[in-house]
Amino acid sequence: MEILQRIAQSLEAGDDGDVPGLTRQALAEGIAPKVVLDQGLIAGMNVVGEKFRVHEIFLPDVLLAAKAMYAGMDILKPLLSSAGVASRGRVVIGSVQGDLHDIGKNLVGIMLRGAGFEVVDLGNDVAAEKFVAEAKSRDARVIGMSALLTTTMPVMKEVVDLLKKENLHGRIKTIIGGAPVSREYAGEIGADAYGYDCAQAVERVKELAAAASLRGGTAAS
Ligand code: B1M
Repeated sequence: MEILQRIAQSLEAGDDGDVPGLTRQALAEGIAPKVVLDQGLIAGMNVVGEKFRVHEIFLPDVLLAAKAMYAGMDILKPLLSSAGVASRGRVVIGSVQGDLHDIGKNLVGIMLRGAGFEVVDLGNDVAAEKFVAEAKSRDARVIGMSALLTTTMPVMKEVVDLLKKENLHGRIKTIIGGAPVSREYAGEIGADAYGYDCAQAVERVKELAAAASLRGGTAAS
């Protein structure tokens, strides 16, 4: 589909003027929002990441691409989160301490809201203590953490360890995700689940929320 390639190319070029129009055009052509996201916007961002890795482009180019990504996401957001089902419970999400990457985390939030979860988004650069304190005070069943840097991944373990220390492990479930994170890493640090992408994150969170309910909710209940 040529239009998806054009979206990816505009995003690569950091053209936040063109991306919204092309995104609308793809939707008007009948392409599903999730396909526009995966094969247009995310495909373009993957190329940006690779070019950045091999020093073909530099940080300002990546920032422009991120701006273009958000311009496209603004169009898709209402369509990705329009399920309108009854609340399935509360989920606290954030990018871990030291990590400013928030595009993937925001997509997870959009999709979770679409699936009927109440999402408390703590933003980026979130300390382990804050994840746990907010989950407790907001009576959340699940904590979702995103990390894009290998150097920030250990904060995910800090959260799991803190939950164990406070005897909340199992009552507040954890899910992790982000490009350098894996199912194996989730097992290694004792997280309850791993989401490869935002769609899988929703499926895993549904399972976790159901399991947390069976255990009688969180600390506040
Ligand atoms: Co940065 N960056 N960056 N960057 N950046 C990466 C991550 C990098 C891989 C690029 C590269 O070298 N190829 C590299 C990390 C290397 C490493 O750690 N091994 C890197 C680096 C080095 C850096 C800096 C250190 C650069 C510097 O300053 N010299 C710096 C660090 C800043 C910081 O965080 N402290 C930095 C800065 C930035 C920008 C600010 C310019 C910008 C971020 C803007 C923003 O987020 N608002 C940026 C970007 C855009 C990227 C790349 C190009 C794209 C990331 C992205 O948004 N992808 C990235 C390269 C790459 O990943 N290929 C790169 C699209 C997004 C939809 O994917 O976030 O993976 P992603 O989310 C996916 C899944 O992972 C999953 O769902 C989403 C898809 O559905 N997912 C979850 C994500 N979170 C989840 C949580 C879940 C479940 C699934 O459950 C809770």
